[in-house]
Amino acid sequence: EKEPLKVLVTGAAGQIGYALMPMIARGVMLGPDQPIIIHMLDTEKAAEALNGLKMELIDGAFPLLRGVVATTDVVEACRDVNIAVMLGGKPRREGTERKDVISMNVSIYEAQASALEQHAAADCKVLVVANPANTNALILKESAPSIPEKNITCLMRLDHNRALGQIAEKLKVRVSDVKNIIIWGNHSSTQYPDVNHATVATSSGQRSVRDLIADNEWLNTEFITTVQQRGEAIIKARKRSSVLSAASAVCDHMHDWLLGTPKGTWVSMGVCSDGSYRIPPGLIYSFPVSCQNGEWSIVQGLKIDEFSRAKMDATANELIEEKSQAYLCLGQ
Ligand code: NAX
Repeated sequence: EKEPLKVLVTGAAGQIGYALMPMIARGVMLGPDQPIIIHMLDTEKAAEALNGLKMELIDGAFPLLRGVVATTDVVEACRDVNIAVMLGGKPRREGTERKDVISMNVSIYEAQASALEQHAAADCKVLVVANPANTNALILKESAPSIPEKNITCLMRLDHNRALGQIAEKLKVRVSDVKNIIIWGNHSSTQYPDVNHATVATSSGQRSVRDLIADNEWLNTEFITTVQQRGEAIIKARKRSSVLSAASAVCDHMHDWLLGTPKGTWVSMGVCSDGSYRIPPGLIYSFPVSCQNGEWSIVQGLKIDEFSRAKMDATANELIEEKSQAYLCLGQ
């Protein structure tokens, strides 16, 4: 039998935590033969709720679940963890400025970065979900220089899955038959969902999405804005932000990172740019990646047209701006 993996979830007492926990405990994230120990961290204010969640996890009698730690102590939470899913943070409320949200999260991510650096397993893989996700991941990377850059990522898979869903609905095909969509850039409304390399499995082989959807106008406008604004649309309809789709995307992200993407297939992950596609090195930017042996690599050599170039640069520029705002708050 495999050794249990320790999975830290910060902000576990929140909405996404509640949906994510049973998925992890049932093996959706790491596979049906991988025992796990869950470490849950939240703030003092949420300590009681966190304990309640621990009780429910015990009551779930999940065969793969070998232990649950519920704590408000960041050191205890981080100790020896192999995987860290960072849901904890200060979300943007109506009336808060974006720069204030950045500054509140910078202090959280600086502190948690150093706890991870000192106490997590040396090869711990980190997924930042809390917004602003890319910039929080950047702060974590800058504040924890001994964690290898390649082990720090942010969640773009929800956007990726939303884009797959829109194409599948439009073409009335199975979502599992659509592949190789790309989300470029920031997890914000400047993200660029790109279908130029996407294909659909049909009875006559792989066909390009551009061939199958003759309506270029729809692909270049409505499709893009629908994906960009999907989070807002969910809030409007549910009066709460995305939860089950976010939790599911977290599992997809970690699953594919650890267990690999099928040959010829890629997914979108926010990773540290190495300058690929002329994106400034060091930014945490969403790229198409394929994964093998627990490592992601950016898919190279895709042709980028002028339309895409402009959108990829616009979202990079927003990240550069967020980065400079975050740097003003670092070390304060
Ligand atoms: P909630 O506000 O329900 O949960 C956040 C939890 O974090 C709370 O329980 C809070 O007490 C805790 N927390 C705050 N500061 C903390 C700290 N210093 N240490 C530990 N815990 C702390 O938000 P939820 O709906 O669960 O969303 C979690 C985060 O994901 C939010 O920042 C949200 O904006 C972000 N999202 C990012 C997505 C992405 O695709 N990257 C999509 C989903 C989601 O909106």
